[in-house]
Amino acid sequence: MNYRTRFALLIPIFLVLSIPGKPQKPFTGKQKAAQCELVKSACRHAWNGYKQYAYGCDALKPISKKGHNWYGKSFLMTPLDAYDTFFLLGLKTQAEEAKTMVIANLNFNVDQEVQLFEINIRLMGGLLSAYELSHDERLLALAVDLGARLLPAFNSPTGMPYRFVNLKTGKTRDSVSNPAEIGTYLLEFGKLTAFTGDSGYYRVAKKAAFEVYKRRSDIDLVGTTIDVNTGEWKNRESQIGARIDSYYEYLYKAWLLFGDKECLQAWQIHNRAIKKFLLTEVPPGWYFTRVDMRSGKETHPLYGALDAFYAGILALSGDTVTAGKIQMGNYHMWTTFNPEPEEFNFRTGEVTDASYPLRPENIESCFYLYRKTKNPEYQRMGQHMINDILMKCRTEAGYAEIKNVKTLELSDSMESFFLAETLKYAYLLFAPENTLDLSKVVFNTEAHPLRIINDK
Ligand code: DMJ
Repeated sequence: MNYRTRFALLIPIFLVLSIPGKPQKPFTGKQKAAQCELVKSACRHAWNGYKQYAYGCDALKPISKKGHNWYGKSFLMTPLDAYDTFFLLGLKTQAEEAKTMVIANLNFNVDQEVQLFEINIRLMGGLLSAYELSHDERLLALAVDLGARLLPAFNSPTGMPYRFVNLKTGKTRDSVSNPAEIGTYLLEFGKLTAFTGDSGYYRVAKKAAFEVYKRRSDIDLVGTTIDVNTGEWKNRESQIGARIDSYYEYLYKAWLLFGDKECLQAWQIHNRAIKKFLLTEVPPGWYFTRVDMRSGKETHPLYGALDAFYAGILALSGDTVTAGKIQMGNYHMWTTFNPEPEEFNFRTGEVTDASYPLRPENIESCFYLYRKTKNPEYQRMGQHMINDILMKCRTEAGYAEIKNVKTLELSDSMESFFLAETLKYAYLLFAPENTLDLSKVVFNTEAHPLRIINDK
């Protein structure tokens, strides 16, 4: 049976099984504890594989059992991304091992060009949350050193950062960027400002995000790529996934973390436009389509794993009704393909990118929806996804991404966000709420928890 037929046939079953808002039988304490244990053991397995085959590298290659570095030198992506997950899961030995590895080896004084966005969300976010959890000043010192080395990236004619910066020389490269890589610094740089007293960090991060915001179209949408030298849009397709996603996320979260009302207002304006022009019902769920930022006319009805995050941010912002509708789409996407593909046409069911790189967004949305509604249906959805991943992606050395969801062929990579995000949300979905109190912390886009500064 092909995927289009399966997509259509699953609709009635899905409607009966998953109706957000309709109370489902809650999980017992024993079931929740067992689910948490499953995730903890997955963390141990992934970490053991990393230590055995990729010790000190950025990431593990879980099939060839080798290490992988993004650049000439390792920046300890996996241990740094994983530390706060281990901490929250109570994996004390693993947390200590990860922290020791980072403190002994992480050094930013290197003649190396890095991608600003990834270094910020994974390393800066990881260092700041690790510092807040452990109170180890050496972690803060690393974060402050890194912050100073990233700043030259913002020296462009518009204030929007270049995509790459050399950590030693400050040399920048690549002016064609996108809203996510321009606007995803508010949380980390705001924290740097709070810790150092240097208002410059938050100022450059906010200017960058608002340079995107002020170039929104008359209908309040932004495009996918923009030139930071000229401020001109290069690709005017508006969507909520890759290359835009965390720009929206950080506008709302800067309000939550710092009480920044201008960021809240910008989020509200964008969110209204997104709901008006992008949100599309294709039963049994709702999806975000892609449109021209000027006309709001559909360009491509494509949706995928990254887009799934928006249900979570909507739930966090209190709109659990819209979030619930989107989560119906998210879960339908997952259960049609088992697991979800990176991208598919939500009108025809045709898969346009069949990979599944261990992404967290769908489970992340289950987590926020569950926390905000207490409807165990979201735990049930998350459980299905988690169990799928743990079963289909496990290798002898860790967990591998899926090259093709139709054949379940694996590829030799385990991104650090699998430990930072996917397993963290998987655990928190079933853990006691006081493991992580959403009134006290905000997750950065790599799921590093940052403590709320309460001056709203
Ligand atoms: C993560 O690095 C972050 O969540 C980012 O914002 C986008 N996607 C990956 C995980 O899918």
